[in-house]
Amino acid sequence: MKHYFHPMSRGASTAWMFRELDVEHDEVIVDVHAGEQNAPEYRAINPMGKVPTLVDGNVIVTETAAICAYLADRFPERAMAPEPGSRERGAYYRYLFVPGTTLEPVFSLAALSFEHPVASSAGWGDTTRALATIESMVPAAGWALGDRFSAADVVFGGTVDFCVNLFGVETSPRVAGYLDRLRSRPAYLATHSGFGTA
Ligand SMILES: N[C@@H](CCC(=O)N[C@@H](CS)C(=O)NCC(=O)O)C(=O)O
Repeated sequence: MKHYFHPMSRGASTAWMFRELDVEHDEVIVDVHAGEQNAPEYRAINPMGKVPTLVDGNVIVTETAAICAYLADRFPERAMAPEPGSRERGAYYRYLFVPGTTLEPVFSLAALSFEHPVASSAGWGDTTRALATIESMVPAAGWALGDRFSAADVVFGGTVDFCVNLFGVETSPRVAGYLDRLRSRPAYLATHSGFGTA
């Protein structure tokens, strides 16, 4: 299993997922600052020219959330995802899908002072709605799905953390408390040494 990533990128979340799982894999650093993501060999694996990418035999998985979901299912003994077919899977999917479909677009645009002019047409609404969504999804204590830490925390928590650090999203006390809990995890600390803790 090969993990293509850069430690100072969204690939920090997939590196974190690997640490939480503690499974053997090869790491390939793609120097996105030097443009290695544009090399034809890398574009052949990931035409988006983005990190992270996971190659598992002849299976290629791109997108942070997809990689984390795949890994959680690939190593069920690590209990990083609720049982397939269980009702808990509903909340789990929500935590996996909201980050990429909603939080990433709204806050990456907001960081550049853009807002979609018609919130009802934008799949991600607007910053007010996105912040309210975060507030409602962040657990008051423990983890996204309750007592057990899961891939939902890596994807959702990792995205909130990224948006706070990189896009300057403001945190409420509830969000700050969740981020503190995430940032105290040994696997987070081992994979986020270069990130600020804004
Ligand atoms: N939607 C992708 C986004 C990945 C992404 O934006 N990666 C950035 C680094 S944080 C990248 O590879 N940028 C290089 C480029 O686009 O040239 C995911 O969640 O994995």
